Amino acid sequence: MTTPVLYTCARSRGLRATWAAEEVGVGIDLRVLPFPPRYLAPEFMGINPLGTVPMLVDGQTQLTESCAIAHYLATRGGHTDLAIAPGERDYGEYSDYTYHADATITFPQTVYMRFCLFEKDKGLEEAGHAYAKWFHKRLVKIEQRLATRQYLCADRFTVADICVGYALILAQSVGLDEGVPESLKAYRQRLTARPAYIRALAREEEGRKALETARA
Ligand SMILES: N[C@@H](CCC(=O)N[C@@H](CS)C(=O)NCC(=O)O)C(=O)O
Repeated sequence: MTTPVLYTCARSRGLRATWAAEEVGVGIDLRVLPFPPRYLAPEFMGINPLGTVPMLVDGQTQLTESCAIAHYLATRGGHTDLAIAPGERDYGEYSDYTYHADATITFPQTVYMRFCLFEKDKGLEEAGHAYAKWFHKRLVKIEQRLATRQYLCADRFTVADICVGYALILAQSVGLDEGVPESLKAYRQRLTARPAYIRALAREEEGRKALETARA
């Protein structure tokens, strides 16, 4: 088997992939790029014309969706408990929450980040704040789901928790935590205490520091 190459930026959505790799012990060649790569690593556009991270290259296979990459890494060598297999309880919900994480939860976060943090000069802060409110309202589904559970599916930690958990981690780092319910903050705390998460974060940080040193 080839060693998959993961192009990412530290603490970006690529953390879902780095984290999944650490959980299942899949060796990856982690290539940390400066953010945003579109401007600071223009050669990356030749590999991924979208210019987005993460991107996973595994032989001829190329993926550019963080949640798909996390699921792929959990299953590429055969089934692991980090995924839920067809026929298992909560298989449908597993798929649903894994997609929900980026399409429904992270999407409004990124609009908020764009207009309220990165491109304030555009004068669209009001729109950014409206998306922040939308993000908080959209947490209702995971809040209700976790009212009676420790993890989203099948009573165990899975890729669905990695994908949704990353959105909650991002909320904390970009100033969206005020509207996050206490129960979800406690869930996030459980997830981020996992040794594989701590290792993933450290690997990305190491890559970011090496990059800074090389660019200094
Ligand atoms: N839906 C994709 C979104 C990828 C994405 O937009 N990534 C951001 C970083 S978190 C990015 O690369 N932004 C830089 C850009 O678009 O130039 C995923 O989940 O991986």
